[in-house]
Order: sequence, then structure tokens, then C-alpha cells
Amino acid sequence: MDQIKITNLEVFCHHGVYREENVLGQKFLVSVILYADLRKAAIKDDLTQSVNYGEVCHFIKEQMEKETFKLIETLTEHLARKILIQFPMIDKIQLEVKKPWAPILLPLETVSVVMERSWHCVYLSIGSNMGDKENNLNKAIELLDLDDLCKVTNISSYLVTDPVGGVEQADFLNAALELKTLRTPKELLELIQQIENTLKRVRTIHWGPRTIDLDILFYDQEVIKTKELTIPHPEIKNREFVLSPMCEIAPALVHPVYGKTVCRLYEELAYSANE
Ligand code: A4P
Ligand code: MG
Repeated sequence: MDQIKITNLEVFCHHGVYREENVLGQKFLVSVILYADLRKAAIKDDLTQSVNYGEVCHFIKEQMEKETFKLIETLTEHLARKILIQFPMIDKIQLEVKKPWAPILLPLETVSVVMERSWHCVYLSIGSNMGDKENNLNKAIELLDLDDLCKVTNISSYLVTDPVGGVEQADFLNAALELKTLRTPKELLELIQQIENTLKRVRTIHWGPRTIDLDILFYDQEVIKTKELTIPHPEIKNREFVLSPMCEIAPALVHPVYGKTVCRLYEELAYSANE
């Protein structure tokens, strides 16, 4: 991917563990690599299609002066997130914050923290079969989008579906969502559980009725199996209420375990149901 590099931007500010650092301040040097698709801007010679590196430099300075952190780790993480949120064209960032005058009573050239952060593409399944189902879906989507680290980028139609799983219960309203997120899979699970709690989901019967259920279907092309998280969601290939809305918003997405597109999995499910 194309890159814009900023090297050793000098900013005088007050981060540090020691009180002297917070009072007197010192110079920090910031280097950034911004990863973005610059082809359009380059061909059209058009700054509006690119990332204005001047604006990025001023934004970094402003952020570094606005708040004071003890650790350059925290400062670097904070800057990476803020830049990715502020400049939507940037897909990924590599950031190095140097502290050449760190007060350690020994001579050193510099000390620095380097981080790489990027947006991740995630698909979620969402469903409700209690109360005002449409309102429940709308509310959950609104809460996801309100999170600083998430941006809902696509929503399928809402589909009325028969309940799956053997428990006698009302029809579901289901949808699939595409999300850009800076959260890790575990942090995203925490958010969706928080949203389920906010919307008063009560965990009673497994696969039973619920005001809202949010499941992570795909997280980039990652394959994860831990005690609390299985990604891709293990039931994708068996569920029409997942594959049908996914076919609408991401038909060509490849399942990283089966190596088949979502559309292909949907066809296979329809075929096996007709046999
Ligand atoms: N967990 C593991 N992997 C994931 C993942 N990829 N995304 C863990 C989300 N959670 C994941 O989930 C139990 C635990 O799964 C979580 O604590 C998390 O650590 P839960 O949401 O508390 O329990 P649940 O929803 O009762 O079980 P589960 O397995 O999530 O049920 P499903 O798969 O969501 O099925 N029929 C229709 N037509 N439409 C529906 O939406 N939904 C279900 C529930 C049944 N039948 C349905 C529908
Ligand atoms: Mg669930």
C-alpha cells in the first residue's frame, strides 16, 4: 500500500512519569508512516483525494499538548487511534514516539515506542425476537456506531426468519452488519456484550428468545479459537438467517476456514435443504 512518511516532527510537551517532566516539559520526536491508497490523488493531482500531511502534523502537535500521559506507550496508542479516527482515508499507521532527553541519568541517543495500528473489517450478525424487534436492531446498531473505535459501514435489509435451534419461540428479525473497528476481537466481544446488557438481554435458555443477540461472524481473515471466542462463528454455514443477509452485503467474502465465498456457502445450504 502507498505511504506518506513524516519523520521526527518536534513537539514540546509534558508527558512523563516524573513531576519535573510534567512541569518543565521536553522535546519529543514523532515519526509516522500513513498507509493509504494514493492512486486517485496522484493521477488527478488533487489534495482532496489524499491525506494532508500538514494537517496531520498540526493535529499530532495539538493532541500531544492537549493531554498529559505518564507513559510514551499510552501517548503512542492515543495518537495512533486519534489519527486513524480523524483521517478516514488512512487504513493503517505506524507511529514512533521518541524521547531523546528522557531523564535516566545516563547518556543515550534516544528511547522510543513504536506501534502499528489499523482498521479491521468485521461482520456481525444481529437478531431479536422479543419486544419491538426493529427498534432493538436499530438501537444496537446506533450503540455500535456511537463507540469511538467502531464505524458501521454497511447494513443488510432486516429479514423476518423462522427460529432455528428447536426452542419454540417467536420469529426473529435478523440482519448482518459490516463494521470498521480499531478494537481487538476480545475488545469487540466486550462491547457487544455491553450493548446486549444495555438493551436488557437476559440470558435464560440457550438458543432461546432474546431482545438482542450480537455475534461476531468474521474478523478480517482471522481464525480464532479461545475459551470465549470462536471466529469465524462456527454456525455460519448452517444458518440461512446469517448467510442470506451476508450475501447481500459481502457476497464475495471468502470464509478463511472453508476457502469458499459467502455466496457459495449460501448456495450449498439451499441445495442441502432441498435434497
Ligand atoms: N462466543 C464465542 N464465539 C463468539 C462469537 N463469534 N461471537 C461466546 C459472539 N460470541 C461468541 O453466547 C455465548 C458465548 O459465546 C458468549 O459469552 C461468547 O463468549 P451468548 O450470546 O451469550 O449465548 P447464546 O446467544 O444463547 O448462544 P449462541 O451460541 O451465541 O447462540 P446463537 O448462535 O447466537 O444462536 N434463529 C433465528 N431465525 N435467528 C436467530 O438470530 N439465534 C439463535 C441463537 C438461535 N436461533 C435463531 C437465532
Ligand atoms: Mg450469541
